[in-house]
Amino acid sequence: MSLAQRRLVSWHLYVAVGALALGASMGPLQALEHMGIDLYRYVPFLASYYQGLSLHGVLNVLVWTTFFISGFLTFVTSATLRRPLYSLRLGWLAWGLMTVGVVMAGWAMLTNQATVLFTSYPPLKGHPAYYFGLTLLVVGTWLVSANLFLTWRQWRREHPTERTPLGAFGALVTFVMWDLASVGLAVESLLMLIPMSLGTVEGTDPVLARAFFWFTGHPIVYFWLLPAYVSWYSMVPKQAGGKLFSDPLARLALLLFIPFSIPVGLHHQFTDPGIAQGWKMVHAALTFVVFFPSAMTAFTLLASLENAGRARGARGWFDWFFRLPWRDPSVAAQLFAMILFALGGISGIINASYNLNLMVHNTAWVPGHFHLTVGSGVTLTFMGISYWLIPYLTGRRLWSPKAALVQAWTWFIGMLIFGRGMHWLGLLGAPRRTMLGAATYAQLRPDWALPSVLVGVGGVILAVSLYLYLVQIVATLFFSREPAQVEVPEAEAVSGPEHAPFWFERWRLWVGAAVGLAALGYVPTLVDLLTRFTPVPGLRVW
Ligand code: HEM
Ligand SMILES: [Cu+2]
Repeated sequence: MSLAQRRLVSWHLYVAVGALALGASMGPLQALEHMGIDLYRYVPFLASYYQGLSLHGVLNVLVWTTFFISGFLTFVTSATLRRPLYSLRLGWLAWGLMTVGVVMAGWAMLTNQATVLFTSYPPLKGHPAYYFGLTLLVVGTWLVSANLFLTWRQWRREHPTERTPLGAFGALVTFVMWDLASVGLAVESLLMLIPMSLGTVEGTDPVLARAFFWFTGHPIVYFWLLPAYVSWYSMVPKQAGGKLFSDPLARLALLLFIPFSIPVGLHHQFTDPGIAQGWKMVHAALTFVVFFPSAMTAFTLLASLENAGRARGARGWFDWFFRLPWRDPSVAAQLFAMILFALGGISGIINASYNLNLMVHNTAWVPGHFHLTVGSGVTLTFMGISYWLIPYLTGRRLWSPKAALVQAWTWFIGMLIFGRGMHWLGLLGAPRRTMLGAATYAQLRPDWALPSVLVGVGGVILAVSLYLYLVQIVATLFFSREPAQVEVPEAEAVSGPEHAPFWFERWRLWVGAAVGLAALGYVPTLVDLLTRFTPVPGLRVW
């Protein structure tokens, strides 16, 4: 890959890691606060727990992910199609817009003018720069996807009969899904939040805004997750010394996320008034359909890893698991990510169940769940990817593979303890998004004490892991002098791409199915909410 293109990809990763550095640093503070240790008074730039929580949510879950994904999928597309990006200039334009957006939103949050938490629910009203900034971030991702689609189209013209390589295929699926899904957020931002924050309208409708938010807010989890799947399917089997079990099965699982990920967002609004119960039930049922591609993924990955373990000499039934290259930090991080993700998937089934959701809704259980999924399944995978990708891009060896291995282990152990604590606290009814240490009613709940200690202890172990990661990246960039010899891992498959039917690449079919299902799932509810539009004035409560 050309130097110019490597630089573009690298700069995506630098912004990503920068955002994680600031955003995730808030996490241990929150965890310790829940345990009764308040360190906020020592952080001069934070006016409140909630300002820190807004920074934590936005920078981790919106900025770290978006920049890492944009850089990684740009890399994957160009590397697996074996051709340069359609336009470097367009690539930098996208990066520039996204970065300007992050600076604007970041400024508003750091000056305590947008303490609205990452969901940005009205009637909470932040500074216009915050909403403009996040909108630019989304527009930037559309330009990134345009660049990848155009790159692929050039490739397709020259290779009319070949199957798209799996890596590039996964990148395209991710962005097709995301471009459709992000429309909800764009509409909410442009028609509701920005006018509210500028004061050009008297107010906005909170329930309608939430419906648009979750139209994007559920599928966004697959925008985070599919790039991790791209690595698990098309790279990890090779890194582990084996082959992908089935390329067509992997493709089908990826594709099913296009139609099935969008019409399920109302499952985040089970307790919202003003939305008909029947539609909540429809979305709950559709949510369980997403279980199928997830089960296919679990099956394919286990089969591929078993294949790798056997290629490394395993004989017994479970021997293969221990024969995997656990000493390779990139592999270990991603295997741990898969295990934590599977646990998070289990608590997700509870969230999706209409009646069980009522028990855990808005409790600490929910952040417990998504720290196992996006906070580990995705984040730890991205960390594992960066252990080979950053040496590849910069030509510098990893500063300390041993420290990287310790990093993967500590994230795994820390998250197990933290996740246990959070789920447990949630079951006991402790609310999320609450400064628990300052809540007087918490003293009436001695049963919250032990799980809170688990949260705090897990949070401290996670802090160690986070800083090991950050030190590794900085030290690799500045102190590692030895040149790196890195190959891009590209797994072969036992059953190869030639077995995949060609209609897998009829994009119109998949987009049509997604638009149709999304319309069925949403139009009645949106029409209903629009006809009962009730504006509420924006508020600043912090
Ligand atoms: C260093 C490790 C981390 C620790 C100790 C940590 C801790 C926490 C805690 C205790 C909360 C709950 C706060 C509350 O409900 O009041 C929280 C919320 C959250 N965390 Fe983390 N976290 C960490 C890393 C991450 C990562 C890597 C991500 C995502 C990539 C993430 C995303 C979130 C989000 C989206 C919220 C919800 C914010 C909200 O409710 O507005 N965290 N975190
Ligand atoms: Cu969801």
